[in-house]
Parts: sequence; structure tokens; C-alpha cells
Amino acid sequence: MRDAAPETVYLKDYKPFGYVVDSVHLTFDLAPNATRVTSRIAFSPNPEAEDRTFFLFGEKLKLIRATIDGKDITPEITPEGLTAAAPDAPFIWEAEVEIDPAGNTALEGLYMSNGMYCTQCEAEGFRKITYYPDRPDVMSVFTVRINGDLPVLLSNGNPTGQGEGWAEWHDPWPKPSYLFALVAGDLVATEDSFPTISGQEVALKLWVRPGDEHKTAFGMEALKKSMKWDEDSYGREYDLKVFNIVAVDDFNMGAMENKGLNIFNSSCVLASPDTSTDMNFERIEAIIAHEYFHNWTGDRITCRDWFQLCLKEGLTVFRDSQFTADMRSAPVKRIHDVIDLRTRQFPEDNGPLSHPVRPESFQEINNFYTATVYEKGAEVIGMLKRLVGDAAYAEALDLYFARHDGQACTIEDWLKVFEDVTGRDLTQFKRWYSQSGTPRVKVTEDWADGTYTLSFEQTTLPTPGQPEKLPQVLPIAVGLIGPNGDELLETTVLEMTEAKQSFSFDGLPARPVPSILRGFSAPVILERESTNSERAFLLAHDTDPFNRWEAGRALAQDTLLKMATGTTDPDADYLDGLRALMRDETLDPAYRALMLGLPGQAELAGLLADRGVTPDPMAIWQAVEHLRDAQAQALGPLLEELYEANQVTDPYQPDAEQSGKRALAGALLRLITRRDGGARASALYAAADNMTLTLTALSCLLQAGQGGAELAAFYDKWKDDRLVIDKWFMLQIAEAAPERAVSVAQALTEHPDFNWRNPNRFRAVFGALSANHAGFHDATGAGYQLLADWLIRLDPLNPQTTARMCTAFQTWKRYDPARQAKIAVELDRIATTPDLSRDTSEMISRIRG
Ligand code: 0A1
Ligand code: ZN
Repeated sequence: MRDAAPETVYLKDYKPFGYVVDSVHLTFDLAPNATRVTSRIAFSPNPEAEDRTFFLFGEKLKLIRATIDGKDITPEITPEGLTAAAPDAPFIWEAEVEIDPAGNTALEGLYMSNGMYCTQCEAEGFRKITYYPDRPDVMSVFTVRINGDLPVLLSNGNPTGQGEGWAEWHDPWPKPSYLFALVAGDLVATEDSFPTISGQEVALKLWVRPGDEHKTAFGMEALKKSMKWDEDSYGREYDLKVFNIVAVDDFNMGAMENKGLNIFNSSCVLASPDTSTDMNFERIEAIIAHEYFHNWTGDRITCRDWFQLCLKEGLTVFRDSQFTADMRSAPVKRIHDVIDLRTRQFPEDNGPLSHPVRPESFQEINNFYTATVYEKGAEVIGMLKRLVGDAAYAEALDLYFARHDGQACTIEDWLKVFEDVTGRDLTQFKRWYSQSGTPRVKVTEDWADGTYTLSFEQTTLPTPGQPEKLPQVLPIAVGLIGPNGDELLETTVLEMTEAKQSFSFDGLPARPVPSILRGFSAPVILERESTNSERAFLLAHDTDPFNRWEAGRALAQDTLLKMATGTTDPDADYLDGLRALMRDETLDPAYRALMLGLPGQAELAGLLADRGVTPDPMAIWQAVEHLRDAQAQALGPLLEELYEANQVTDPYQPDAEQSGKRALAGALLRLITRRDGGARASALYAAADNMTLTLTALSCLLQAGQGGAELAAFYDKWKDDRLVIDKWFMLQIAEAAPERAVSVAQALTEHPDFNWRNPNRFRAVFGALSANHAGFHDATGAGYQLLADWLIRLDPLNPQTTARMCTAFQTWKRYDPARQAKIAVELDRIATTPDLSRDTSEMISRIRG
């Protein structure tokens, strides 16, 4: 059935709810197709609100009975909820509803996954469990009783009682309904404990399906490290007797920070050396930290409304990035984050889906869990910290926690603590939250009489709904380097506030080479005329690790763009610089692995489009292939030498040091494979004793057009491990040559293990297809058609995952008229599908523009 008619919700229309909720008692009588939920809710009039309409959200609920102060009532019911006449005085609402968890394929509300009950309530899923003022500014204390014939029955807070077939939980911390959670099933726990800084012993439990116990150790360690880090770095202590984590196979997103009961997509928590790669381990550590950090930035202090989502997400992403930087290498983490921002956020910010970090309207809030809200939101906090300094940042955060604990807040509240601590006026800074689009900063320079002047000009192109842009505050970190490679000016933050602004530096002995936007100090696109010899100079001498990498990246990018639009040979400065860096033993292997990396093909397409050139996906692919061959040629015997030098001989550890070596050796092996036809990769596949090496070897072989036997053996070995088989699906499509990618994906959709209702499996295939740039954009349009077919099929079952996958089409206006026409046909086909969900119809209509 079609969702309710799409209505647009506006930030400017915010009004508090007419009642406060003093307490909530919920009883669940679990049954797969007919779970009964009984609610007993104490309401009283909200003195802050004028409107006393008693409207409770509720969707797909069968109301059995409802009473106010014990008297039966007959509310007015619509598909969105119910309205009843309520007293202008405290009263008790009681209701009983019936829901169908087994029939819930959307994975929102209470649903079932492999026989286990679980919930996902953010953003608006609680209304599919019972009637409630399901909005984040309504906070209350929850008591929950679960009746069910299952061994493990969990909810938020602390356990207060349990017996055969029942359990009771009480969460003393007031919370909004989106943080409610319930899990029930046949689960086993890995247990540990953590003594908090004030000496409270917290029981830690990581719950998984029987058979997955061997994959919990790493997650548990990551949790303890996160708890300690939040005490040490932010003074935040945990506040319940237990902290539960549950792994679930069917989950739309990565994980969820429900109070005291985090629920994780199993791919984001389960790990073992045999089945997970170094990258998986690092990501799991970061996600565990992210969800844990939400306990303060999200749970204790939450959002007033969904427009304020970045208040918790931007801050929590920023905090988890700090954590990873502390646990591993800070420069490597920064480079990874910027690559991710450019891959996911820049296309969003500069295309039809562009929206501010704090959006001002939406139809479906689930469509706004975006790279802009999360990652750009984190960048905004990084800028704020840079502008006010570390000490003021720490003071402002202490004030934020002290002032707003237990509240549902806004971006205004957040900025006010910084204003109060620093005395700064952040009115202009706030434009980072309201203006969409990536600012472009043009740089020119001047040198006269020992004075060097840098001039900047900022512009932001129009974005949907925002034709005019105003100048933003940009912290531009610069350093100056003398002709002999010495640093003449250490990193200094220039604060740009005008549309055009110049900064001068006196008394310099010689004209310097500038190193601009060190550490990527602002999420902008820097436009500066530079020469390859200057870039090569920075690649050799910049003291800022980010900008040193950036110089190499710019060289690679420049040569690739020329190669993709002409017949130029790879640039010699780039290859010479790369060779020198690879030999530099002072650089950590992870950093050298990043140096070997090239910009993604979609990113290159975006850069060409930016320069007014229509990108040809095949020409880009060929340019990358050609440059890879040239890298292999230029590094020659050094490849083998470094490959040998970076073998790990100690027992496997997913730590920064070992993963860095494996990342470098893996990048080298890809190049070696171009020279030895796959001999070493085959040997590695045979010898590999962990998943990182196995996948490295397999992907090298697939890329070389081999690996058929290994692929079959891999499947045989791992066919019972869901997460490993996701990798098997993904890898074949990711490594397929462009002309084969669609047919490989198509064939895999017919594989008996293509369980498309599982979001991880669906994403393994279609995420990989849309990331295979030249394959997806195959000139026949077959890639577009295949994706559209499956989006149309998935939408009635799981609108959220369907809508997210539609983003594969967001850059469609970059391409040539023939491809655009083919994409337009598919967008129209999706848009005109009968009963399309609100999620997908909003996404498609925004993408169509
Ligand atoms: N708050 C979670 C992300 C999340 C959002 C929505 C979900 O379902 C619609 C699930 C999870 C986080 O930031 O980790
Ligand atoms: Zn989050």
C-alpha cells in the first residue's frame, strides 16, 4: 500500500507538543504475526505549548482498545495516527495494539531477522510499535515488560526482573522514543566489564547468534577502548549498570545508538582474522566508538527535531574521527576522511540532492541520513575547533554537557556555548549550517620586495532552492616553504570572512612556495594555478603530511585528466616523485600505500564536468589503466623489493602497524600482477592465512582476468558465512572489466544465495555495480536498467534501502546526452511505478530536478 501522501515538513513550523510525557510503561506479548503492545503513558499539559491537540503518531497498527483515565474512548484514526479529546490536566493514556513483526520487511519498528525480534526506531519507527508522540523533543522514562518464549529478552536501561518467559527493564534516563529498543531471541553473549572513572562496574555484553561467538572479541575490546577514551578526552562517564550490543543480520544502516542497547548490523560488529579484512576491523572499531559516543552526544543530549540531526551526528562523527586518529595514525585517518568526503559528500553537495548540513524541509527524514549531515557536519565542527582553539573547544564542550544534559537541543544551543565561552559572534559561521554547496576558493599570489601576498576569492554555486550564496568563514591553514625546502612559515590559520581577502607575509628571504589548506582545514574546493614542478616540490618537502599527500594526488589527478581527454603520456614529475617517496623509509607504510592510490573514476568524471568537459567513463577507465601500467613500469624491481620488505611475519593483528604494511604490500601486489601475470598473487592466495591477504590476492587475480578456480574454492569454503559471501558477491562485480560488470552482476542476481531482501546482500551487488564507474555507465544503458529493475522490485518491501541506492543516479547530468536520455528513461520508470514509497519518490523527484 502506498504511504501517506507526501507532505513536506518545514523547520520553520516547529511547535512543541501540547503535553509532556511523565512516564511510559510498555508490555510486549511477543508473537511473530500478532504481537500485542500495551502502553500506559502518563501525560500532563505542556506549559510551554499553546496547542493542546492530542495527536499520537501511529502507522500500520491495529488498535484493540484505548482508554483515558480508565474510560474507553474512540479516537479518530488516520494512516498517520490518532486524535482524541484529552483533558487539560494530567491523565493516563492506555492502549493495546497488535502488530506483525514477521511481516515487517521494511526493517523499521519491530521486525524479525532470522527468528529474532528486534527494533529500529530512528527516525520515526516507534510509531509502528504503538501510538505515541513520536518526536525527539518528547522525552520520558521508560519501563518495559517483555513476555515471550525466548531465552534472551532485552530492552533499554537496567534489568529489573526476569523469569521463565518474561523480563523487565527500566531506563532511568529520559529519552525520546527513537532511542527505544527491544531484542528477543536465541542469542549468546560474550561478557566483560568496565570500571568507570568513578568506580562503577559496568557489565558489557555483546549478543550474537549461536555460531558467531568467535567474532566478538575485537568488538568488545573496541568498546572498552571507546569507554576509556570518552572519559579521558571528553570527561564522559557511562551511566547504566549494563551496556548491551546486539548483532543483527537484517539492518538498513550500520548501527544504532539505542540507550544502553546498541543494535548493530552484523557486518559492523562481527570480526575475526579469518573472515574480516583490516579495513573491516578499522571500520568496526570506529562504528563501535561512534555508537558508544552517542551515549552523551545523542542520548543524554538529543535533538529537538529532525532538522537538528547534525547536532548529534556531525559531533559524533567528529568524535569518532578523533578516536581513530588517536588509536591509529592521525594523518592517515585524515587522508581517509578527505577521500571519503570527496567521494560521497562532494557529489551530493554539488548535485541535485544538495542540502544544507541543517536541512530546512523534508518529505521523508530517512532520506537525510546523508554524507552532508554526517561528514560535512563533522567538518564544520573541525573548523569550529580550529577557529576557537583546543582549550576553548574543551571548555565549550564541558559547558554544552553541563547546560544541556537531559535536553533536546538545536544548533543555536550548540553555537551559543561557543559564543559564551569565547565571546565570539558566530552569526556568520552559522552559514555553514544553512548554506548548501561546496565553496570554491580561488587563490592568486603576489611577490614584491620581500612581501608575499596570498589572495583568496570564495564562491559557492547555486544549489536547489538557494540561488544566492553569502561568504562563509573559512579557516585556511597555510605554511610557506623556501626554495631550498625549509619551512619559512609554520602552519598558520588565516581566517577568511569576506568574498575576497588578501593576507601578506613580510620579511621573507625568497619567494616561497605556499602549502595551502593544510590538514584540509575547510571542506572546500581549492582552485589554484600550479605547475607540476611546484607540486613535485611540495611532494618532496611539505611538512604537513596531508598536503604532501595532496601534492601527489594533484599530480596524479592532473595527469589522469589529461590522459582521459587526449593522448598524453603519464607525467614524469609524478612518476619520479612517487619513486622517491616509495623509497623513503621514514614514511609509514600506510601513508605510502595512500601515496600509491589514485583518485576514483567517478571523482575524475566530476572534475572533468566541473571544467566543462563531458566525461567519457571508458576513456577515464583507460587512463587509469594506463597510469597503473606506468606506475608498475616506473617502479620496476622496486616493487618486489618493497613487497618483500613489507611482509608481516608476526601473528595477525588488525592494528595500524600491521594493516599499514599489508595495505602497502597489497597496493604493490596489484602493480606486480601487471608485470608477472598473477604468479605472485596466486602464491599469496595459496599461502594466505587471513582474509585481508586472501581478498588482496583474489582481487589481483580477478583484475588480471584470472581467479576462476580460486573464486569457486572461496565460495565452497565460506558458503555458510553470510558476511564473507557478501564479499564474494561484491568483489566479482568490483573487479569486473567495464564491459563485463553488468553481466556479472546480472548473473549474480540469479545465484541461489542472492537473498535480495537482506540489505547487506542487495548492497553487495548493487553498491558494487554502481561503484564500478565504467561498468555501471556502460554505453548500452544495461547497468541503469538492471539497477532500476531491482529498485522497483525492492521498493515495496524496503523503501529505505531502495531510496538510498537511488543515489547511484545523482550525478546523471554530468554525462553525455545519450547516457542522460537512458538514465532519464529509468528515472521515469521508477517514478511512475504504482504505489512507490514516499522515500523513493522523494529521492527520484529530487534527482530528476
Ligand atoms: N543514528 C545511527 C544511524 C541510523 C539512522 C537511521 C537508522 O534507521 C533508519 C538506523 C541507524 C547512527 O548514526 O549510527
Ligand atoms: Zn550516529
